[in-house]
Order: sequence, then structure tokens, then C-alpha cells
Amino acid sequence: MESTRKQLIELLDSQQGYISGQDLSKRLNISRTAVWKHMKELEKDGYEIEAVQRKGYRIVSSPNKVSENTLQWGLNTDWLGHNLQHFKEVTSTQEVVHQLAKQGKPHGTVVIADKQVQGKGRMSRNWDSPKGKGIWMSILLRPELLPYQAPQLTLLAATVLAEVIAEQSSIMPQIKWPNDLLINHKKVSGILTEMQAEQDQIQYVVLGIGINVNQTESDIPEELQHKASSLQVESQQHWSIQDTIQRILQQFERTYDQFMTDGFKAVKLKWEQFGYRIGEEVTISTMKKSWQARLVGIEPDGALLARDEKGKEEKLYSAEIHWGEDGYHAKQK
Ligand code: BT5
Repeated sequence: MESTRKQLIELLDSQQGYISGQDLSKRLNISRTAVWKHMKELEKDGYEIEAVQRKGYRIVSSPNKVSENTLQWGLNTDWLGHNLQHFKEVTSTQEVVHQLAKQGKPHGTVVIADKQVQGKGRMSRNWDSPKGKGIWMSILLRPELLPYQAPQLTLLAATVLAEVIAEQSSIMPQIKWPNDLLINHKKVSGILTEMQAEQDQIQYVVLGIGINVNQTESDIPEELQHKASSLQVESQQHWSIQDTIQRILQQFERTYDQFMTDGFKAVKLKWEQFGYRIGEEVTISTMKKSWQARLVGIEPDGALLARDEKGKEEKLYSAEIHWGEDGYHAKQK
């Protein structure tokens, strides 16, 4: 049933003009009455469909609302998001996915909410997630990776988001190590990767993605305005949340599958192309010392690699990097 409807949407979508009931019934291998019933279901979900005698059916407009149906229809993935749950409001999509993982839900399960009342950043920080303005989504993964490789998934996700945004607009996002997506030096997205692991085995990973999409400047809390922005503010265009989610899931699946077969190299290269201040000199300070170094890239364990004037390289896991914009520097990890 569900997959027939998905195919039906695809057929209607790919058609310039009308497609006849007979054609549809043949291609979907269902009766013409069944085609008509599916059309009625689509209309209930907000699709506007025109039916003209002797010509057939045509989609006039798709619903611009986020629901399990509209997210799944037309979603061109093999395993990601086939099990997808959409909520109007949750505490945090991370929490929901942790529960689903414990219930044994499969790899590729996705939870999306219009609003989070306790959106989480790293280290118990808060993530502002206003209703209908952004993408608040968590993905359940059961990767065959060693626990130390889990940070690679954060880096991978960041490249996926950067690519999807760059494709859809003229803006060029940058990835600030390890998990922030910036546009014009302001954060538009953050990734939170949480892992349940035992000894040398990952049981599951919950990969959380938050993207500010259609907030206007005044929708952004005052205390964040100097460092946070949204896709709409930066691109001066309204974004379809539903379409952007589908693109992210499709691109994520492709990149993830490639990563699993070919390893981290392609992700590393892509990350470094988008990397914020990569190739530039910054000041780094730890508890013990402070020094100047050039950021050169990332390492397979997710560390940031810096090289000082003498050519000495150092892997940074938890250093304070003075990023040098707006006097704002973030404490990492
Ligand atoms: C992150 O943490 O950037 C990870 C954010 C992950 C959010 C997603 S949404 C779906 C899933 N469900 C969840 O509950 N979480 C994930 P961190 O690097 O710690 O950044 C948090 C800091 O960013 C906060 O302390 C604020 O300063 C700032 N911040 C909070 N909300 C923001 C927003 N909407 N946009 C930009 N910056 C924000």
C-alpha cells in the first residue's frame, strides 16, 4: 500500500501534463478504482490533484507541510528513513531515538520534530528549536565501526549538510571543527553524535542534526544573534523544510554507503574543502601553553591537525581555538 502510493507520487511527479487512470493502473498493477482511492488519500494529505475526463490526473500542488507521508513520498533511499516518525513536539529527538534504539528499531530509523522543548547541544548545552522554523532530526545508526571511529560520522554528516546547502543556493557553508556549520561566520547548524558502546563494539549511534532554516533575524534569541543565523537570513530565500530533509537523507545515505565501502578518505577531503580556517593561522591555547599554528586538516580519529611555525604537527582534541572572528572563540569538545 505505502509503496504503491510512493510510486504513484513518483509517476505523477515525473509527468509534465496529465497521466491517464488507465496508464496508472497498468504501471502500478492496480485497478482504476484503486488508483482513484489513492488519489483521494493524497488529497486528504493536502495534495491538490486535478482530474480531467479523457486526460487523466495531474498534481497541481504538493502540500508544503512536514508529515510522515510527505517526507516519505518521493524519498529516494534504500534504507535511510524507511522507518520515519514525525512529531509536532518532543523533548528532544535524541531522546526519542535512544528509546527506539533500545526497543531494537533498525539502522536508518529517523525521527523528526517540528519543535523541541529540550533540544540538546553537546555537554548538556541547550539547542534552540522553535516550531516549524528548522530541521530537528535524529538518525539511528548501527554502524560496523570501532568506537574510536564514531567521530567520523559527525564529520561525514557535516559534509553532507554543507553539500546540500551549497547545491540549493549560492551560499558556501563552512564547517568549523568539529561540528558547526557556519555561513558568513555564523552558526546555522550543529551536529550532536551520541553513542552507546560496549568495550570494542558500537551498539548504536544517535546522530542529531539541527539546522536553522526559516528563522528571521528576530526569531533568533537575542543572546545568540551575534553568532547564530539561519539559511533564510543568509540566502534571502525561503527554504522548503520537507524538500531539504529529503535531500539530506538521500545525500547522507549515498555518502554513508560510500564511506562504509571505501573508508574515510573521501570524507576527509570533502571536509577539508569546506573546513573553516583550514590552511590559515590561528592561536591555540591549552591549560599549559598558547601558540600560533596553521590548521592543516583532520585526522581519521576526528582530531584537528595543526602545524606550528617549526613544522611540528599536533593533533587537537580539546583545545581552545581562537577562531578570530567577532572576538568569538569556542571551547571545543
Ligand atoms: C551543537 O551543540 O551544535 C549540537 C546541536 C544538535 C541539535 C540537534 S537538533 C536534533 C537533535 N535533537 C537534539 O536535542 N539535539 C540534536 P554545541 O556545539 O554544544 O552548540 C550549542 C551552543 O550553540 C549553545 O550553547 C548556544 O550557544 C548555541 N545555540 C543554541 N541553539 C542554537 C541554534 N538554534 N542555532 C545556533 N546556535 C545555537
